[in-house]
Amino acid sequence: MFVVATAGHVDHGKSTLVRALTGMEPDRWAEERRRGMTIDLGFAWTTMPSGVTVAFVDVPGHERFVPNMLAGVGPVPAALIVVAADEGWMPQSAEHLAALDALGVGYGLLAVTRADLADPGPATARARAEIAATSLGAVDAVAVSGVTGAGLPELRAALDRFAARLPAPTVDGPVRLWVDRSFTVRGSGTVVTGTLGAGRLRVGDELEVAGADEPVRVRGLHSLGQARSEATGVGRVAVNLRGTPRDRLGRGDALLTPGRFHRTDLVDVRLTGDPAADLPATLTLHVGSAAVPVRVRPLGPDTVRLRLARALPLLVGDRALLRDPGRHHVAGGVRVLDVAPPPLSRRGAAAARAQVLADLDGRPDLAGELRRRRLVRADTMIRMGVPVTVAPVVGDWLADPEHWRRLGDRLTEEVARHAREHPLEPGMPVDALRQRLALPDRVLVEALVRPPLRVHAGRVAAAGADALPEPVALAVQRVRAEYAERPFRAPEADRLVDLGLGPREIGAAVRAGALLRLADTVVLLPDALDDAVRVLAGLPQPFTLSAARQALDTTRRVAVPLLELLDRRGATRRLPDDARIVVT
Ligand SMILES: Nc1nc2c(ncn2[C@@H]2O[C@H](COP(=O)(O)OP(=O)(O)OP(=O)(O)O)[C@@H](O)[C@H]2O)c(=O)[nH]1
Ligand SMILES: [Mg+2]
Repeated sequence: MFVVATAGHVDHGKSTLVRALTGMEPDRWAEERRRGMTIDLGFAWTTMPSGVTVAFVDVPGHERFVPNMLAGVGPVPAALIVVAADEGWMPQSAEHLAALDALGVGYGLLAVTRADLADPGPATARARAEIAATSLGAVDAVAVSGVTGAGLPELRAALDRFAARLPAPTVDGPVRLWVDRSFTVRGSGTVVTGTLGAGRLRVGDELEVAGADEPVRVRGLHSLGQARSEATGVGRVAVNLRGTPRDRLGRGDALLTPGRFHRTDLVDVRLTGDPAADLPATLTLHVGSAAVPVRVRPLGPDTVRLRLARALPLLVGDRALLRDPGRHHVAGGVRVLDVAPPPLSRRGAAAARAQVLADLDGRPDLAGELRRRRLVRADTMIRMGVPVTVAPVVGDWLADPEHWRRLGDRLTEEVARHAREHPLEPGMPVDALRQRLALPDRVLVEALVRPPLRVHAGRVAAAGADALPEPVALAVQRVRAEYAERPFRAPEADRLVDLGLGPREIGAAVRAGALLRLADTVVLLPDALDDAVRVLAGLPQPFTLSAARQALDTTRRVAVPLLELLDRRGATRRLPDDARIVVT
């Protein structure tokens, strides 16, 4: 199947032509038929001589309904431009063509209708010239009469040739189905329709809805009036959704492959075509079937920042158009350059941003994104429409290689500085490093650690850095020398001070395993525990505190906390009468 949208001035015979080609009525509403005028989008299809099916999205030509026209052509990659032979090129011929051009539609065909009423020559020549100057380029032209049927076989043949030129759609890509209609079918619930540009939809699929948190599930699919189990782009589809109230979805919403789209209300874009120098500060952005008011902030000569009144699922490279609804004027096309641009709060930020944007062309560029964002989740890139072709540095994190190298250097410097400023601490806490390097996730800190640095107990230090600073090591040696003969006589508090062992030094020595702390200022040598158990095991069991104190040749100051520590470690057990036994 391929999908073509009509385009052209009011009453030029678009709907008549679609009716003549398909035998279907594109004007769905009674009011349209009564007034002989299309108001909203119409849908019809037919099979060509080659066997290819062409589906038409028939648009209204009246200037009041240009927003409806844009919702129809937004997601459609090909256009059938209709000009009446008797009236020639008219304002909405021009406005519709400007819209197709702004959206970058590259495939078009010209039908000069009402050829039974006037010589189609002049209208054809003018229209071809106008079209040639746009993204559509040179197009085939066919003169027809929807009333007599003259030219219809030639038009069918031209549509067949046209279909053969269209690029093959991407079936593997994610689905972004812009909703152009939603209605309820009794017994089935909510149905939405749209032009599926790419990807594949299956019954049972779960989809995200742009603008809603709850996912929806596909209960049924129709295409060209037939129930299907799956549908692929490009095509017209009707999607029956399970458990979704109708008022939840309407024109401008989109059904999305989960996890593949970033919803944004701030985009930086390039203006295409001939951007007006004095762009109004508020305009309407048309993309897909959506129309959203935007505030325009100029950045560079042809780049602007758009603040959207409502977030949309946009990708880098998306085409859209800006329109001034008051002046009936397509203000220009836009190409999305960045769907998650940085804030412009600092002075000079706008000018700097304009410089960055000057080099962007809307083609997804992973290396460039990494250079600008430095660190970003792979998932974020995919949601922006940037394929991820490099391995993450850790988890889901991607890093600019140069930035990552610099971060590694800075980490080494920070750890060294911390060691100088806090010689008694066993390394720099991972969280302090995370903050210092302004990293969004602590796994990044751990991933940056390279030998001889290592992560131990939540801190980063050089392997072997838990060796004690020299003065502390010396003090511990003196404790060893002084207490080797009476290992349970802990040094008095003032002796510790004399030796230079304050609370921080004792802490460092304890962490390094050089001292054993029983209480704040009660320390023993680390082998004292095993020695104590040996001595106590030699006593008649059970033994009292006083017996233990004498056997260990120490004071209550040491014996009480020492026995409690042994209890806690399960080496001794305290009995109800406060005597103890050694547990063997
Ligand atoms: N004689 C003649 N009349 C035509 C032809 N095509 C359309 N008409 C008449 O022109 C009028 C408008 O035709 P439509 O097909 O409704 O025009 P349209 O472009 O769909 O109009 P909108 O949807 O309102 O923009 C109708 O009265 C048609 O009968 C044609 O080829 N020859
Ligand atoms: Mg019509």
